Amino acid sequence: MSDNTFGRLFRMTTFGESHGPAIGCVIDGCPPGLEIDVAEIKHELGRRATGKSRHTSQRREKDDVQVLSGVFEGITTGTPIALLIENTDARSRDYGNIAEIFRPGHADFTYFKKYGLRDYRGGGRSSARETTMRVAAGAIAKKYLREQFGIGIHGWLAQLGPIRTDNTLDLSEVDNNPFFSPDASVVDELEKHMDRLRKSGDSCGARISVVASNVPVGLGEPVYGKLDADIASAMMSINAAKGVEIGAGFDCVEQLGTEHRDEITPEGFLSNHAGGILGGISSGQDVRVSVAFKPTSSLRLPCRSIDIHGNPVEVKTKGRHDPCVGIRATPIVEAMLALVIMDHVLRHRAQNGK
Ligand code: EPS
Repeated sequence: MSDNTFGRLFRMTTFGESHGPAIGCVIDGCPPGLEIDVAEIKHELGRRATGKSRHTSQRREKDDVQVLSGVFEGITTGTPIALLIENTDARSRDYGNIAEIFRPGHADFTYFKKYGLRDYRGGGRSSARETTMRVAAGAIAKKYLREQFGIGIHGWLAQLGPIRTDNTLDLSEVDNNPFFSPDASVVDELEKHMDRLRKSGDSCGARISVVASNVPVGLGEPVYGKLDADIASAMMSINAAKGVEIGAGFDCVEQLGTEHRDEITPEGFLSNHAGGILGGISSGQDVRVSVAFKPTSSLRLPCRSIDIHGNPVEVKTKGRHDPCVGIRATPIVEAMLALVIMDHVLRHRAQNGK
């Protein structure tokens, strides 16, 4: 399987499977001289981790990240940074019954058809467990961007199933509840919705929004390295992502040109429907992105499928699954945006200098 590397100059290569011994990554191209705070990486990993509330998977992984190389006396040396997390709570027996069966909505069918075999334990390589590494590498990128440019990257849950959670946008609330909701007043409703859903055995989707502020003007490369194109590609590479919007996104279909264009005055732009990107290049406004996540496919409710020989079967999924994968997606979406901006900062510097 090729293409496990993300980025051009800030390159993250991940490896590992959900139920293998470990999951890890190598980051190549990180500038030297950056102080690495392992506690900060662990903090970001903790935000994404399973088992923090009854509304997520109950698999208990410590996500105790080890920094194996590229850091000397707490500072990056410019050499490859290798990160490793051991898998300590995989329960592979839950997956014995799907060894020869395709779970609908999963990568099971396509992996098998493409490679002729698959690691069915915990979804193998297609598992969201891989996103630990995106978050760990993203923590390093976030730190560099903050220290060098004052860039802040903040995400939140904008919608869970039918419930809008972004009517009030209080970013100080996001880490105070298990949903990353910026509106504290809807948390009770979210709890009830998820409790009902979990009891019924079903799942729901979610939308995550993220904003990067203080992004300098000029990041992004015409025409095949547009900043928005790279962001969309990064977001769509997250497990269960099904849609990405930049700025006004799909609302632009109903907008008039007079409404959508962001007028410019000597004091600055008068609106931000473009989401901070014009012609694929950052405009200096906030970069605004939204990502739609599908409902979790692993359900204990029976459904129809086929086995690897094409025979009809009934599937009931075991395992400790998230009833809404979007609940844990906020730190992952933040990390992917940080990785794209980090890569483009280095690409801009490579061509244009400082
Ligand atoms: C996942 C299925 C579950 C989740 C896992 C992602 O795996 P298991 O059935 O082995 O518990 O727990 O999430 C994580 C372990 C994690 O760290 O995110 C899947 O199919 O994507």
